[in-house]
Amino acid sequence: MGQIKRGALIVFEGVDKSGKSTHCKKLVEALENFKIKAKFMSFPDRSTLTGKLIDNYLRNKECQLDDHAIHLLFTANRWEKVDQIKSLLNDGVTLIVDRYSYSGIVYSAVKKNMDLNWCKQPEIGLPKPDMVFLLSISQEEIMVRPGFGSERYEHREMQEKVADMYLQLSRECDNWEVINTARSIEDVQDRTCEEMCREN
Ligand code: NYM
Ligand code: MG
Repeated sequence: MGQIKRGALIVFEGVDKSGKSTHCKKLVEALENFKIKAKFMSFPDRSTLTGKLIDNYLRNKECQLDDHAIHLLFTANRWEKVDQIKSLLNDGVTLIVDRYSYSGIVYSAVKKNMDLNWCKQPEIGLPKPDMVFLLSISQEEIMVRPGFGSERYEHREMQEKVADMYLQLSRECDNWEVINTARSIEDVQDRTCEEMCREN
């Protein structure tokens, strides 16, 4: 019996309203057209136990929670899915994931009194992505997108810091590709597919 080739773990990162989920879903479709088994996943998964707490924290800006505590909840939300992630990858399914550990690290580390190195620690041991696409977009553009501002963190000051820290991380890692979303969606699509097919 032939061995099943492990699926790839592909992550999309970027500021709020940068178009990550749209790109992820289009990539899943494109891969399926190439007969590659693919599945969309996103974090935070608001349907789980920790996800419900996270959802409340994000939507209710009055909710008081220590920054370390919410950081650990976001990480726990990924650890809740680790068995599922591993078993899908082992079954040969490529996972296209909308936000992962880097969102966790970046959105916490830009806060006052939060240490970048501390923020990275609870992510250690989660499956490592094969490829990370960072969507780059102007602040002006995200701020006029429908719904911007409705949740905690969705304001210019935070989003600018987040964008800067993402770029900093992208320079530290060799499996990141920065994609400028000023290009057309089809263009971005072709670029991501090209990269994926090179991987396979
Ligand atoms: N977020 C997301 C974090 O602060 N830490 C994390 O680990 C993750 C996965 O949640 N502003 C933040 C980024 C977003 C918010 O994400 C909700 P989305 O993709 O808008 O549902
Ligand atoms: Mg959002």
